[in-house]
Amino acid sequence: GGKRLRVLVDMDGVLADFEGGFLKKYRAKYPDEPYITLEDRRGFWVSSQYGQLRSDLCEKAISIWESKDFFIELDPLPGGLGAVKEMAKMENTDVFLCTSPIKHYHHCPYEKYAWVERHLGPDFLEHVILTTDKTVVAADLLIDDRPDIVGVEAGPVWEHVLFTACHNKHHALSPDQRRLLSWADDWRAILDSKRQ
Ligand code: DGP
Repeated sequence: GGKRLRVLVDMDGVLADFEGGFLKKYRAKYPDEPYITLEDRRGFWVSSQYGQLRSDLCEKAISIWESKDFFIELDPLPGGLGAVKEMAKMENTDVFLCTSPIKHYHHCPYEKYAWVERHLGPDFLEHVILTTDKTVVAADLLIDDRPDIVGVEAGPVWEHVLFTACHNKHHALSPDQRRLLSWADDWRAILDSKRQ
């Protein structure tokens, strides 16, 4: 038995279907406005791509995830909850959910905790890390769908494994970067590769 492995798992786009939830609610609220299919999504920021489509759609997009019940009603992505539960039960393994809340704080932080309690149980609340800067959190692995994870720490200690999402499918990885294609992909092998 060597040292313990510490894994950070992102929520939106990795455990919770932010993109699907967004598109469904955007189309329901703005049925006559143009939208971007998940197939055509490019870039991490949804509001930027909607703003490029038509400038006023930027704030219409933002209004969706700033609304009450947006985050709590996100569907779990396939296999994510099972993977995280299994990971948490593995020997010498510590799992944390590491997520950045939106700046409009009226609903999002509360609903992220409520989502974790609903889908993973109250004991998992102790595994939640809300942070706007993931580079200051120390771990062996960070599983996250955002390609550019930067912050005040220029040399974060974790290895970022890019979790494939509609917006990053075409993103070119740097030579040493790894992807997790979905939770059906071999996440256990990625964890094992980091064990001593
Ligand atoms: P994280 O996935 O932990 O890096 O958190 C990023 C959050 O930002 C997540 O809730 C998704 C959300 N998000 C996606 N697109 C946009 C956007 O265009 N503007 C803002 N403010 N937030 C966005």
